[in-house]
Amino acid sequence: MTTHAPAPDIGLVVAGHGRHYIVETPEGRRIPCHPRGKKSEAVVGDRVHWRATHEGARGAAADDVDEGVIEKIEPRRNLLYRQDEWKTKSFAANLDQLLVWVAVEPVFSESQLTRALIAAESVGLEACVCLNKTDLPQTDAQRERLAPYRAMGYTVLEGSLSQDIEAWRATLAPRLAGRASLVLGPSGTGKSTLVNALVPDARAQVGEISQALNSGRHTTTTTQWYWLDVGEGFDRAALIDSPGFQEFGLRQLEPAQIAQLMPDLREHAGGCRFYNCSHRHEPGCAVLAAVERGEISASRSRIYAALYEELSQTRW
Ligand SMILES: Nc1nc2c(ncn2[C@@H]2O[C@H](COP(=O)(O)OP(=O)(O)O)[C@@H](O)[C@H]2O)c(=O)[nH]1
Ligand SMILES: [Mg+2]
Ligand SMILES: [Zn+2]
Repeated sequence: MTTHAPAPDIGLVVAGHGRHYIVETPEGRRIPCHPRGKKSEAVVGDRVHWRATHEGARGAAADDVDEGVIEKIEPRRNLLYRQDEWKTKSFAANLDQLLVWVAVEPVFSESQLTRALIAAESVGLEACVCLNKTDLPQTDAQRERLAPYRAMGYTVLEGSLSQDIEAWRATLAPRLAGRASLVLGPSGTGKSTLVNALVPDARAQVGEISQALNSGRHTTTTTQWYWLDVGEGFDRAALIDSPGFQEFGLRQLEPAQIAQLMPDLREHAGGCRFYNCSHRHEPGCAVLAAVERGEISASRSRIYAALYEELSQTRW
């Protein structure tokens, strides 16, 4: 009998649903875990310290362990989240990149696209935009809507998963290598198709995880971490699939921060007459002048004004 409990093991949260989590060990074993306290603060991508639940299993060969407790969450490199009026919803932690995944159909909301990009900018996360379903006839029009994003410096990739999976794979390969990439986008755009194309045993993993989390559904109702490379350790290429959402609130931000998080506005914001210009109606506003000249798209300008308005409303 030892006087000290063995040190907790390190693990990676690969899925979570309510108070149920799946923690993966560096050797690749997946352990259902619960948080120690009342709160479920861990999110997918968190590195955690966990312990086997049963006394008898402590210090036992890891193979014997069938359940654990999350003791502590390691400090995060970043956390991507949205904040609506009433709740904060985390997407994932410790990411290297965001892929905003949209499609020619259903037609994407530029406001949602902008919000996702702003959220990424606000936590210093690199983002790129992916347009899927370029086999469909409305491709030119949707590509055109993304032109301003290319111009302001975002990488915009495109392809068709149904027509040429190999081309998509080749386009994405250099961006995905060795990094943890979160795929975020509306439902119906091909995210599951992408995961199934890139992750050979994705379907099996989804089944296994939904069973372990008792969610009982095979659709993407939870965020899930998939390895793209085989091997051990947590620094391999990974794809994180996330369920769709209705609203992308940015209540965590102040209205005055927004322009600095929009590259096309940021480029001009330094030239305004007033240092605290809100870029909506002030005289001598360099942003509005750029809108006039067509250097900032009318839709981006509208999205900015609406967002500024929304974030200026009194919070309760
Ligand atoms: N035309 C077309 N359909 C696609 C493409 N990629 C996926 N789909 C279809 O779009 C639908 C939604 O795909 P799914 O992967 O479930 O989207 P998710 O909701 O984002 O996970 C399915 O019927 C797919 O077969 C594509 O490149 N072109
Ligand atoms: Mg899906
Ligand atoms: Zn201004």
